[in-house]
Amino acid sequence: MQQKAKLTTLITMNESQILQAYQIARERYAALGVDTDKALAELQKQQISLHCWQTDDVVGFERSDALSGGIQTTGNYPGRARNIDEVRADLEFVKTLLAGSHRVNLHEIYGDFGGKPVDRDECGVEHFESWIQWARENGFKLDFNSTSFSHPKSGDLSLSNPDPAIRAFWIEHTKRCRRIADAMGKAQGDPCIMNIWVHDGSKDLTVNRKYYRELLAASLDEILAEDLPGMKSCVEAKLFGIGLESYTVGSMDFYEGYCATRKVMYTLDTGHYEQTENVADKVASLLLYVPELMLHVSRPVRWDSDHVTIMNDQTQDLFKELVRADGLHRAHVGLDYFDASINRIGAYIIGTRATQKCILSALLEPLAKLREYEAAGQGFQRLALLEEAKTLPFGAVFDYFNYINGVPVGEAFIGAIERYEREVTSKR
Ligand code: RNT
Ligand code: ZN
Repeated sequence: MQQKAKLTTLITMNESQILQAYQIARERYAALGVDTDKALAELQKQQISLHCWQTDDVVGFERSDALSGGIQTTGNYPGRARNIDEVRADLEFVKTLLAGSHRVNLHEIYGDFGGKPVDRDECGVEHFESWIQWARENGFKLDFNSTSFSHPKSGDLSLSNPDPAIRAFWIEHTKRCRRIADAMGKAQGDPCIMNIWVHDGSKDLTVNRKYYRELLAASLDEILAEDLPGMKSCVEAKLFGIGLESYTVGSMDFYEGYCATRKVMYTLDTGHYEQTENVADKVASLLLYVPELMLHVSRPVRWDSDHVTIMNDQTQDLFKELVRADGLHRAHVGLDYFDASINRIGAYIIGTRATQKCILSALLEPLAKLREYEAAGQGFQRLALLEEAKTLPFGAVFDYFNYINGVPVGEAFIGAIERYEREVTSKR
């Protein structure tokens, strides 16, 4: 059995430094009309859906084959989780380093198949019972994803395949996944969010752009027709997949139209846009027309490279736009990156903490004052305060958040992860 790493030195700053720094920060923010305690209470409630696939480079337990279907991991850092116990052990460890209570986002290929071959059109709740139980025991809620990639029938087209037999196979898979998600949601007393991302596209020019999109819309309509109150479905748009560069069936325009007309949740993956596009700006438009958003918070570098999420301008702007649009409660926050070139647990913690930092920084924006300036046409004052807000003592509030949650403050998690690597992942 693996031994869970013990957390001994969680804090490198001393307690009174953390508390004093917070008091000063609290007063500083209060002077600008911002209630830090209220922001912390909101952050505490904000669950983040941890993508299980960061533990094992999106391999799963179905056939343990290399990843295919438009996405790719790079790197071969040692310590990849090789089986269900290792994935769970890693997630349990991750939980000890994060403030707040969170969710685990499973893909269908992470089912508990007991080593038996279970094809995608045969999956059922029985393959996820042990996950439901594990989640309950460990204080996680579950989210879910159908898996159309890494399968002999994946090809270039799944739900939009002109071959009725292939299309029916993937429709059946996705319907079954929705029923699994429904069972998860009912068991946890909170809707399970199920994402549908299909890689469908074309490497080279196609002269049938509209045709494949008609097929995708018809497949989705059939899949989503079943009423399942324990779950909510969302559909994920994309710019292009690797090997499918010329055309993506499920493009932004396709899904924006689909979600707006069908009233379906839209999945916004921050890696799925042109590199110079302002992804944050989409929030205020989407929220007018779609019921909810699912976020895949990621970091594209030159392409949809799925680098570890960091506290960069793009991620900060995304959450600022959500808060400004009063839309945080209409967004489900999940992570989606798979970096195999550094310690995978470290990647989890960096990305989750960065997301929490961005949410907190958005909640601490002196919005009332900024809007007062804007309403009065005081453009200089608005810009000045936006600039000054960047250097407010935000770090002291985030440290305090981790401190009151009893998890590592500041860089103290580095040592905890090194210990887990020494004791657990390096022995794999
Ligand atoms: C792929 C999508 C999708 C996947 C996961 C594994 O480009 O972002 O969300 O990353 O389903
Ligand atoms: Zn994604």
